[in-house]
Amino acid sequence: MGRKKISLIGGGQIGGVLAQLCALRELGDVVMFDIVEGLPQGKMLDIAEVGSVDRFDACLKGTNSYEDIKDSDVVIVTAGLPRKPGMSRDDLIEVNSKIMTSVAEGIKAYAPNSIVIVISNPLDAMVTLCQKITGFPYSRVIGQAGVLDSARFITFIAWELGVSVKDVNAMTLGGHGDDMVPLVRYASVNGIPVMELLENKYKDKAKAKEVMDAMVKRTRGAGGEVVALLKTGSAFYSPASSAIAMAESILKDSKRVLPTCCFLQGEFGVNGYYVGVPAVLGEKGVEQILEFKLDAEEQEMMDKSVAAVKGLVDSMKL
Ligand code: A3D
Repeated sequence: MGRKKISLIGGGQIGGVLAQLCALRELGDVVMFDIVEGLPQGKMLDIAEVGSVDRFDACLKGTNSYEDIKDSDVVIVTAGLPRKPGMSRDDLIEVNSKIMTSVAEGIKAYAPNSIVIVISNPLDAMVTLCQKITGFPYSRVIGQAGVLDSARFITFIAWELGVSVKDVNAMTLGGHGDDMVPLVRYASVNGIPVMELLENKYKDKAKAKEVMDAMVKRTRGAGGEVVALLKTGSAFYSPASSAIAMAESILKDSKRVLPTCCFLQGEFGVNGYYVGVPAVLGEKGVEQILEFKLDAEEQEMMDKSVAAVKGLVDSMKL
């Protein structure tokens, strides 16, 4: 039985961290593709040379040829420009659509049985484009956004309550934009509602709501907060870790429930668009979408977020 094979399309900031995490966790052999000559080869050689120190067995290869991605089990796409301060994710659509078109053609030709996880922005539009061009089933083309957006929400809650991030559970739904939907009602510390804990802490319902609203706002703008600090690019450690959680669930058939950018066919009242929802990820990709009833306020936020996704996706005229 051979090792699993993971191909990374894009060897930039996120691509480099993805490769290192794949190796450290021994998820399989890794190929990194980039159009820049020497970049993927250099990064993979650099990581491979500490296998003895980090104690991993994996073959790591950098390449400028799509042929090397053949027989991949999972392909993770980060090819594309990141945003700079002052830019929205949507500002990247023109340039990244061109890149995604060539990437998806490469995947279609050389890794037709793979499960593809897209990270390139604007996320919801790039996943849609990738699926259209590859023609792969919807269950095999998905996007990473919700794991990261949820992790950011969880982090802010844990800091506010002074508890371990490991004991906080929370999720965001919707598109990967400023209208994403952090689900306040289901945020909990080991099952105890976060709102109840905030009300206990502040002994004041209005203050608790104000604190939660601020965390929701920070979550929605968290990507931009990092961009403003870095000035030369966007977050890269956290999106890489988030995509690896999805890839690991697929490669190990763990069936984890992770917020995933999935193609919806009626779920949550959305038809024919990729939007972030809780999904079961296993060896077949998206194996189930876990639907549940949103309350009126959540549905309104979801509708607004989906409207933003629709506007952007429709502008591509696919
Ligand atoms: P960066 O470090 O610039 O890496 C992008 C890489 O793509 C570079 O090495 C390029 O050479 C390469 N590339 C360009 N064109 C092609 C092509 N045609 N084929 C193959 N490779 C190509 O960016 P990054 O790694 O920081 O970010 C990558 C993408 O992820 C950007 O679009 C970001 O906006 C996006 N991103 C998404 C999230 C999400 O959570 C969804 C978070 C952070 C960044």
